[in-house]
Amino acid sequence: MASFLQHAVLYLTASATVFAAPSKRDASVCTEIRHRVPWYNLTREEKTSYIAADLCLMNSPSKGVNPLAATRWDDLQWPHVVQTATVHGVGAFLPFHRYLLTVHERLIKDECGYTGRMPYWDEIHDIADVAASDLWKDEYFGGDGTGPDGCIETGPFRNLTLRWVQNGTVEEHCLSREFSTAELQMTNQDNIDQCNAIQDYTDAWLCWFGGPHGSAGPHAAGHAAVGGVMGDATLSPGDPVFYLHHAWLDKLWWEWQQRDLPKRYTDMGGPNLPIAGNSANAQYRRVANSLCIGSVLGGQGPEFVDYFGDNGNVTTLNHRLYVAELYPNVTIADVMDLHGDVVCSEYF
Ligand SMILES: *[C@@H]1O[C@H](CO)[C@@H](O)[C@H](O)[C@H]1NC(C)=O
Ligand SMILES: *[C@@H]1O[C@H](CO)[C@@H](O)[C@H](O)[C@H]1NC(C)=O
Ligand SMILES: *[C@@H]1O[C@H](CO)[C@@H](O)[C@H](O)[C@H]1NC(C)=O
Ligand SMILES: *[C@@H]1O[C@H](CO)[C@@H](O)[C@H](O)[C@H]1NC(C)=O
Ligand SMILES: *[C@@H]1O[C@H](CO)[C@@H](O)[C@H](O)[C@H]1NC(C)=O
Ligand SMILES: [Cu+2]
Repeated sequence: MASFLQHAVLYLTASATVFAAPSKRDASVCTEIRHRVPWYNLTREEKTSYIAADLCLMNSPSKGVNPLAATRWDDLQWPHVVQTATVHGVGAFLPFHRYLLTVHERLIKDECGYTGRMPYWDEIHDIADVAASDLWKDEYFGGDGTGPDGCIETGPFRNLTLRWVQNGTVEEHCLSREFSTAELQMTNQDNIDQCNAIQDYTDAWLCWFGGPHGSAGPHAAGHAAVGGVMGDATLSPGDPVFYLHHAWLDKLWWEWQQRDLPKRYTDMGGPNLPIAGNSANAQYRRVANSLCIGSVLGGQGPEFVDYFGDNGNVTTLNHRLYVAELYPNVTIADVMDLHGDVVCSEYF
């Protein structure tokens, strides 16, 4: 207990230092809550400028940590690619993706001038027919994949060149999709209610993630329903709709948190290393082991146990969320309150 407290004090000191000297890239103080609304609730102007802002990242040169990246979009995808093994199948799954959403939001605002509200994909609204969603209109995200490679051929992203492949090297490819309304059923209200009924985060996170094998849950739903790049655990942030799907999932987690506050501002747990025996994680493990690009890689060995600062195998509030230096590391504690300084948002 004493050593835990010491650790907590150190963490508070370090975190206070970060926020005492804010730079343009740092989280500032939350003075005005930003709104996140369903995609179809954005104004037409917000929709087109949101798409334009993502295109701006795709057309801006890389300034990230990996010299193989060509664009800002590659930079943004990289922290997910390189940490696939340690941000899925673990307790940090939801907090990491919560921070990644915020990083995307800051990039389009800081570097591409987006000033509108942030959208999420209201997946229940589209559950009867994925393809009918307003998202896929020609002027927005473009439609389903076609041809042998499933490349999309409509919309502003039809010429998007994606670069990362699963082993962390570069091989140029298109944005592919393969719509499936059947897969979207995993986000149905019964499944959401089931997750909401679970009392402790240690049990609940897995419900949203989608069962011990990464299937049959609200998280798997959006990924599998869009398919193609979105269906790939490592590469999914290559599809710009990834951020709308994960905002939906993040909204579900926040709604669960709000059912028991303040307790759920601090309710954290789950394994720190991907669940043993999880077939999806066996795949992540191979990816991690095949990548040899320095210490950021999430592996399985004992050397990774304390890589995120948890001081053990269980995910704690001290766990560092790393986004390849696009923005500073924060801890899980920093993102637990959606209204806190880092995220500073609310879902409507
Ligand atoms: C979004 O649009 C729906 C349907 O037009 C409307 O009922 C709802 O109040 C809107 N929500 C927000 C947050 O604007
Ligand atoms: C995509 O590429 C085609 C063929 O090179 C070109 O005609 C079209 O203008 C491009 N569209 C966009 C949105 O970049
Ligand atoms: C990485 O994966 C690509 C695509 O599967 C493959 O062509 C390439 O040889 C792999 N590179 C390494 C270093 O494993
Ligand atoms: C923690 O994980 C390491 C590496 O997988 C393992 O060797 C060790 O037994 C685990 N410790 C506990 C307490 O579960
Ligand atoms: C951020 O966290 C990662 C992973 O723990 C670590 O490797 C990196 O050095 C940290 N970056 C900074 C600037 O502290
Ligand atoms: Cu992910």
